[in-house]
Amino acid sequence: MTSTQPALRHPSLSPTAEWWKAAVVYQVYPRSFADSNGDGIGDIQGIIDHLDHLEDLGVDVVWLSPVYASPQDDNGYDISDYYAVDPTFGTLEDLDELIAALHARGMKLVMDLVVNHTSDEHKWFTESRSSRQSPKRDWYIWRDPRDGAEPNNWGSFFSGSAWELDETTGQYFLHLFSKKQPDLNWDNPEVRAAVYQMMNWWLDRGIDGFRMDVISFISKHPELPDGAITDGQSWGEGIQFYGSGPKVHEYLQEMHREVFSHRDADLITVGEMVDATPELARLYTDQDRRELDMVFHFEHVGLDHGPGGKFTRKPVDLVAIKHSFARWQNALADVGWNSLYWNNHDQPRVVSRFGNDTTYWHESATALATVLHLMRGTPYIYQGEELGMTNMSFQSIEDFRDLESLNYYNEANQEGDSSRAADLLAGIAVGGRDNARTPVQWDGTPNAGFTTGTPWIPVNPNHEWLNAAAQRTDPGSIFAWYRTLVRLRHEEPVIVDGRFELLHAKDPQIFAYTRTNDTTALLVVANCSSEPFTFSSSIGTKWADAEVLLRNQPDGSLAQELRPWEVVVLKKRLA
Ligand code: TEU
Ligand code: CA
Repeated sequence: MTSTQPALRHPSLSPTAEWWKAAVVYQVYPRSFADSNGDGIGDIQGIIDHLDHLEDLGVDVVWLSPVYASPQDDNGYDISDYYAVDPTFGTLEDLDELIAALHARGMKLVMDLVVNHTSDEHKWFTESRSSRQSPKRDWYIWRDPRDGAEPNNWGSFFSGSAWELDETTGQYFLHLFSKKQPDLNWDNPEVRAAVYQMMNWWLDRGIDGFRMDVISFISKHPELPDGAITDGQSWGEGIQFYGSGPKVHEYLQEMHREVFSHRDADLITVGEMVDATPELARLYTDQDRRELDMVFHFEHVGLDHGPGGKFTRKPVDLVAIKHSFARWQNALADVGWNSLYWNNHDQPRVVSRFGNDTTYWHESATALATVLHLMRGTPYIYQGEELGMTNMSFQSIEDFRDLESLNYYNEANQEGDSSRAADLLAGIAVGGRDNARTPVQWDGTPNAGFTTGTPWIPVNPNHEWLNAAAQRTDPGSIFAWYRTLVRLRHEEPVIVDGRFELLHAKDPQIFAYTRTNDTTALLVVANCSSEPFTFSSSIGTKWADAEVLLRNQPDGSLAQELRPWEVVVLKKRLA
């Protein structure tokens, strides 16, 4: 450790290697966190103003979604200058102040790294598109038209083709996301060198790691072949040709050599990977391969997607959710490491999605938090999740801001199919990303204490009772429950390193597992349903002499019945 590194919050943890296995990360989506200057948009000073909240919660690391210079087409995931802070969020000095303030409190800062693509307003791209002879032409992925149309059949994540024609030079450029997010050509060594240089610049400035946006998409199959078209879809599934493509491991290992290998071990890296399987994740996170510390996979957050994708929904299947978690727990038990999340800025709110945000709001928020946090892996808390924030009651299309939702809606409307547009609107209301992006509810005042101006996106009306001020001092609150979960991870080594075993795998109502190491065993049992659960065989007898570590009901025993969304955690010392 060098002197510029913050003191570790929990000195009992190993000061160097793999400290992040005992850490909890908190994600800040700056636009929606807290506005300090009344323009209706959250900013860096707003974060600095609320560090007490994070310190109280006890989290070790803050992951900050992008604050770089950006036209904000995709709320900052379209970067026009990696070395500058967007004036919307503040200045580079504000960011230095945030880094120092976090470090002073023993917390670390992870920045978002968005390098699969840039903004179309980045100077690399404006140079690249200026002519076919531009020295930066090959920094992006340009192709001639095929039969006067797009070079292949890949669709963009944000609707329509993944290709956009540049009239001036007569070629198409690839954009897996919006057409204002052209994909960089990672096969060009100059591009990779420019990215590593930028990463080193930020690490030298004092940040503690990176969350890498869609990092498994950086290596495309050189021939860019057409993808298969599934029924009812207009575009081919290109992901098999750009998800974990031919050189992705080579590039991540190179990045490790060029950026991380000569630094102290206190950094943390997590790669977002839409296509990750447990087998791939073992490769990406095997410490001996020197790629990444952990990945975000999408398996469990796809289980309620219907046949038409994320805006068509199907009922939540607890057995499938448990099966998925257990598969990942087991696959990464000996090699690699899991990240654990229910929420982020792209996902609907967990209490509304997998829980019950009306009758059993408190019970289901705490039960879902518990089953996630006590597994093996590094848990991520998304802003407001620690308060049990819910999905928004969106009333009309005017309430939405997210380009993904709006693009799909506009596309359906252009096709003139009003019933499809209505279905889509209903799907967006429950599955759209804006559910995660309504302002953090700090208090019960009209704008929830988020801004003194007009918020850029409507505040959820339930902030009148659901807010941080009401919960921070209440020992029975969801906030207090999360604080306890974070503390337990720091205090109980079995939560960090214990073996995982799923119990009652086929039961559609309870989520139950044990964690065991040489000295301690934990039993976690949650009734993940809004009906009482009656034990057929008593799960409790073996644990009769165990200590109750946590329960979200005032009393109860594992011998007979669990109330709706009741969760109990027992702890036993082993001989
Ligand atoms: O998301 C990647 C991604 O593919 C999805 O999670 C995405 O949010 C989309 O909804 C899929 O339907 C990352 C970022 O987290 C997201 O906010 C960005 O919009 C995207 O990359 C592009 O940078
Ligand atoms: Ca502001």
